[in-house]
Amino acid sequence: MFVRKALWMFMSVCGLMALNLGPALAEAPVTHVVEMLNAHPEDAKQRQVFYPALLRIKSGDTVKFVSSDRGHNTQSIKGAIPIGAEPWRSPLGKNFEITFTQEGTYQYMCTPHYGMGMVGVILVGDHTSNLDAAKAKRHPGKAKKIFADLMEGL
Ligand SMILES: [Cu+2]
Repeated sequence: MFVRKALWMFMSVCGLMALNLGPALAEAPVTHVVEMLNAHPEDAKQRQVFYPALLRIKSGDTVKFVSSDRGHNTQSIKGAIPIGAEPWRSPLGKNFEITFTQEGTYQYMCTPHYGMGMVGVILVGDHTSNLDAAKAKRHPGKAKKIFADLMEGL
């Protein structure tokens, strides 16, 4: 009898722990890495890239831009991030972290290599609030095609 009761209590405690851990694991913020590179790791013909160039994250997550090759930075593109979201511009050749707390679509560039197509997209949570505005944004040079490819099907 005692053993059965003890077993029951043990299982109840396990159940409570699982209940507590479940949501914590599901909602724990994550740090994602985006490398700033002179060439794509799987296709060296693609020069000056963010890798990965398209990222889906949750609100509260952090993106760490890593300056693997020097001479790059990350800058949000005006009119192509959600209204009210904080714009950013990092110094050249430095790692940079940003935590996203507002859902939406964020287009960004490397300031010196925008026209060469060094651009990326971060989708935070339900990214649809400003998706149309981001799609309608005009971009110079190669950035136009890179963005069109990245956002195809969104
Ligand atoms: Cu660059």
